[in-house]
Amino acid sequence: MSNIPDYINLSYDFNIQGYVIIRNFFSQPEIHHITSCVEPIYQQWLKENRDALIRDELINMHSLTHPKYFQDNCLDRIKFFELIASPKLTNLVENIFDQGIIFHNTQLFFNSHNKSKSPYWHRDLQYSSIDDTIQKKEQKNLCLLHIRIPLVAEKGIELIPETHQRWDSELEKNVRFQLNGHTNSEDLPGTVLIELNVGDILIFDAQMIHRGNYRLNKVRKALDLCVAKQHPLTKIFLDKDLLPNNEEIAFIRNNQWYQY
Ligand SMILES: O=C(O)CCC(=O)C(=O)O
Repeated sequence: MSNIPDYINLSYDFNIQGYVIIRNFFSQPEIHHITSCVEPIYQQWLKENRDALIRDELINMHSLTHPKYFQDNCLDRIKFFELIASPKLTNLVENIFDQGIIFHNTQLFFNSHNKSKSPYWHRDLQYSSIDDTIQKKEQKNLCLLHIRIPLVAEKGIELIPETHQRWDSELEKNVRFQLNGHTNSEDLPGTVLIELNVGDILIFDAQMIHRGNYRLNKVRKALDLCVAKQHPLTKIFLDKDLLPNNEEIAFIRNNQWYQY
């Protein structure tokens, strides 16, 4: 049997459902290497943010590519950008989504210090300044992706398939925006709980309705790569502190995701 992913089916499935899972995409040594690069960044962040982690019941950190995490060795930053945009991954993404994908940011998801914290349904841009009606209107022109790489096996995220193609039902709207007595952690119909082993990856549309799942996982540690096709609405989220500069880009071997 061939190990080459079936790109046509993956692309079809993504268009229909808004997500795809690629099983055993990364080998154990590859995950081990990713973990060994992520862990020191996470530990540095923890040192600075332990109070906020507890006080604000944080469930993620972001901006792992920020230069402050690479002060001791700037070559490590270039290597980290290469790790994010490995030829294996950029090739997969290009085959499913075509050309034009660029890197935006990274996030690391974990469980809250408060074990009773509830996960909340959302579309990623709902926390931005872009009005919901504009998001709805532009949804068909947006390609905002999360590539989730679990560093620990998890049943860590729930999605509502097809919500990348349609906007909210009345109930979904009430839950997402906590209207008319609803809360954003209420169960919703038609959801799927995604189970990922170490080595699997999940690619999903950041604008589909989704939430984390904390309760079923003693520990979570999932690296999310946020990549997207360029769009005037989301250009404002490109933070140059998180992207390689021109000199660094020249050193990154497979630098297509960094051609802004
Ligand atoms: O894993 C989580 O807690 C939530 C994930 C999420 O909201 C995201 O990737 O945008």
